[in-house]
Amino acid sequence: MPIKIPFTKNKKHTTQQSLSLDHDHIPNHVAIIMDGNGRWAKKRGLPRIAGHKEGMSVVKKIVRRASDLGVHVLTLYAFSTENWKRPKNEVDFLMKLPVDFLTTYLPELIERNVQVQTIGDTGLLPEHTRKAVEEAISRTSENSGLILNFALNYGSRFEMVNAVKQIATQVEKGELSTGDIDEQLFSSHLYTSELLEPDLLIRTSGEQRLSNFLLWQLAYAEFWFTDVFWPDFDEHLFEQALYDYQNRKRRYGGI
Ligand code: V07
Repeated sequence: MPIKIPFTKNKKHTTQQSLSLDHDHIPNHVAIIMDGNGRWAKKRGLPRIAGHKEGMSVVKKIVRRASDLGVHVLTLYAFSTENWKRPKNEVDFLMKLPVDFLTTYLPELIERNVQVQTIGDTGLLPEHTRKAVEEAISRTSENSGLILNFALNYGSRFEMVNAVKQIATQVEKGELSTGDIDEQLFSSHLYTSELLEPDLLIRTSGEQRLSNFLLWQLAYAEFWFTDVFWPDFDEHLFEQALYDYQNRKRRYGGI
């Protein structure tokens, strides 16, 4: 199949032209830091929460496209352990988004055979948020399509410190000896123990940092950044990221 060269002149990330994705080499696991919602809103003279709401619609579009393309796992950084420091009204609003999202979108997720999962310390979420998410997890637990994995109250260092504590406890009890500790054992104590590691990390809005997201799991991932704010992100940019990922892999001689 001929490789189409996307139109790139000064418009690297804004082309709407269709890309020739290689459907046999779609990344298994894509992780996204959905950044820039507040700045998107500020640019328009809107409150930050307007950016979050718009950002939620983009989540729906990307989930649709990821599931259509056959991505196995989509991990979305929805709320970090640091986000509690934001103004109360903003945190309250953010905690309503999962409820909002699932009220309107759970039937389509079920229809699409999507399985909802979470990583993070979800026990600390407000009751209404936790209930909505738990219901979605249980109603989709038998689904075999895309795993839609929301990072909620997630922090990677906390996750790793927890893993160390669990392992240390087993050593203390004599259930494990120090010599048994290896990368695989450590991984098995992370929230992501059942998942393949991400192949591709996408971060929007121009920041090029990990911000305490999947520090261990992203060890071998490709990183893809765009200046576009999350509410302006769309299916075409998502495909652009996958297309660039495939071309990097091709250049390394991997596929
Ligand atoms: C949130 C919208 C996307 C931009 C980033 C921050 C704001 C979807 C969810 C969600 C979470 C769990 C779930 C279903 C939907 C969500 C939060 C923030 C806290 F089961 N978007 N979104 N949760 N934003």
